[in-house]
Amino acid sequence: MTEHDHHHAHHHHPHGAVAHAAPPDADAAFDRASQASQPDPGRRVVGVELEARPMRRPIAPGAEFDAWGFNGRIPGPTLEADVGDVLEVRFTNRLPEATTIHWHGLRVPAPMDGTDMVQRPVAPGASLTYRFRLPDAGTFWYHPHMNEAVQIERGLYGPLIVRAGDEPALDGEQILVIDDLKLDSRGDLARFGGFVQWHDGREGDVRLINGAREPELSIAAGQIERWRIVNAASARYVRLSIGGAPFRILGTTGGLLEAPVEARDVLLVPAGRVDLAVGPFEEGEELAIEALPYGRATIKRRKTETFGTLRVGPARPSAAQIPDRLRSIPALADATATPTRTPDFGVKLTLRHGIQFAVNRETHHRDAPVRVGDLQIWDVVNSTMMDHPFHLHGFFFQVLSVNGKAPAWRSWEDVVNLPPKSTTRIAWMPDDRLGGWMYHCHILEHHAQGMMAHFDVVR
Ligand SMILES: [Cu+2]
Repeated sequence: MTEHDHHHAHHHHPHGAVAHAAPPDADAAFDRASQASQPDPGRRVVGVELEARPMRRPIAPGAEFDAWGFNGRIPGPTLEADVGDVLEVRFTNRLPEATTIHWHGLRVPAPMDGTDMVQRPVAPGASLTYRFRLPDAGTFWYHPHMNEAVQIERGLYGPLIVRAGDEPALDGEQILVIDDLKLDSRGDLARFGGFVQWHDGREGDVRLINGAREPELSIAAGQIERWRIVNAASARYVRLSIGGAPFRILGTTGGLLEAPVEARDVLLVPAGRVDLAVGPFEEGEELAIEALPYGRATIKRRKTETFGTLRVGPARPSAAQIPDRLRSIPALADATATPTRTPDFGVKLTLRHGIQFAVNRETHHRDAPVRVGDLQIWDVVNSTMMDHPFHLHGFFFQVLSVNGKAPAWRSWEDVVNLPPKSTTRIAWMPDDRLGGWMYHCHILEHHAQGMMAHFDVVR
């Protein structure tokens, strides 16, 4: 344990200190899920090796610090496969502490979800092969699900792209993984801890796209590209703008929308993803890739901040075809449906820890089981004065309303923002993937405090 991590552990529950250990039959359940995962007819098993290990990470000329990365890279390698393929990830842990990998947004069997609630953590030096079928196309990502405020912050994350045959054809594609870092005056990773950081979540002034500080991206004039964007930051809300130019939102966390939506900015909460149709531009244009101000009621306020620059090069022909209809998403329920559950994202007051972020006034809340086939209508309440990104593991949901108002579009999601003092009504259907699941705030420092709940899907 480093000095930084020790500081972190001293002031708050380290994530692993709370009793939600894997059940005694977890290893057997893991093996069964692995063997049961078969590719669809005509599809493949895509094998990859992932190793989490310490690395020196250059951040500016002459400045580098001790980071952690997958395969010596930040972000980790892009994992790519098609719907119906099986992904087989041979994972080795070379970190000084135990870890797991969570496949964020993927509807995997419960034992493969990569939390320490469903599996034995992978000890330093040990290996584990995750193996599961990919049921949905979209822009997903992978990251550890232990001590996240440290492990993800140090650089353990990567994009995971699942493709389908019937997607819109654009002229090109770029994957942008957004992150930020908080460095100290020596250019080293700043110490974890302190009230502001635990309240607001950790935000830094080093702004990264694909691990590079404020890089230059390029696009050919006249072309339209698909940009798959992942927000891997611990706590930062990114209200993304590309020089104020219009773009089309094609998809969100659970894949394509029903129809493209034209916008000039889009909000990416922590763990959020969007797929955009970007362009066409004119040769010589230069556009700032930036985050516009977003007030999430933190102690520290932020202004417009640059993440990178887009330069438009010489023109190339365009063959991009974006249909008016992308797919149809049948409504799971009407907005007037009666809620079956009302999880409360709020705070808990204790003498020992002061104010802690919690669910239903309990840190690491144990919620009641849900039954396969029983439609879930949840009124997710945010009773705090600040925003929280709600993430449900393993299942996509639809947002029915926010404070009684219908959302701008119907979509499948695994993350949604909970505005301050609000009620967000969602619908989701537990399918036949029995086992332990969880939902939590994806501001990593809030999650670590216990703003999370776990529950079982049962028959
Ligand atoms: Cu939160």
